[in-house]
Amino acid sequence: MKSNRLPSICLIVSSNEFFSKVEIALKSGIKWIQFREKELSRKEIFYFALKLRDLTFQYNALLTINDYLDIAMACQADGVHLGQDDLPLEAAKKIFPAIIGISTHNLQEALKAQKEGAHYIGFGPIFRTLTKKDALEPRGCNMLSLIQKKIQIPVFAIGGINLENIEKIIECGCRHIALSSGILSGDVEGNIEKFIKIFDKFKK
Ligand code: TZP
Ligand code: MG
Repeated sequence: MKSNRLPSICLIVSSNEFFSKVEIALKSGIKWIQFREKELSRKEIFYFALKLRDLTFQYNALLTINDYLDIAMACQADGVHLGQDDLPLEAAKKIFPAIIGISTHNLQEALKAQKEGAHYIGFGPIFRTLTKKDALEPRGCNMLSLIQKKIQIPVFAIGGINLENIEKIIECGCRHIALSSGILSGDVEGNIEKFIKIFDKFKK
């Protein structure tokens, strides 16, 4: 799948999510899983990633790995998601011809990621989140609107997005989200059905 045709929704999962939950998400139409694991050893993360690779292949969905380019390559993931303190984008691009996304928190970081050839950026946190322990102060919708205007590659809004606030994200002109609890808490299938319906309205 080409990176200019990235799915609208990226579901972020950690090893806390049972495979059954991930499978429900894939069955319900999620086409992109990002594996983001901050606790386990790299070896454990690799074996987890392999299982997710199997599952995502079964459902024809993308798999990307947060932080670890070596693990992304070793499990044949579709890409890697890098933070501001991870391997620089330029170095990653040289060795991994795949989808590379960059976490950004302000306009300067977003412009830099775009200039250096990121396929997409994550921008946030837009709202308060409990999922990321060291999350910065929420950037809010005005900042997201500005980023959306200045950036041509896909902007994935991230941080505290759920069915109650998704309309605000859409109103910013944003058509891509990366989220975890907004899908995984409660009725996974029902949540996904509603998110997909919302994004389907904007597909050409
Ligand atoms: N970066 C900012 S918030 C976040 C990351 C990785 C986690 C998003 O999780 P949630 O549950 O959708 O707020
Ligand atoms: Mg990182």
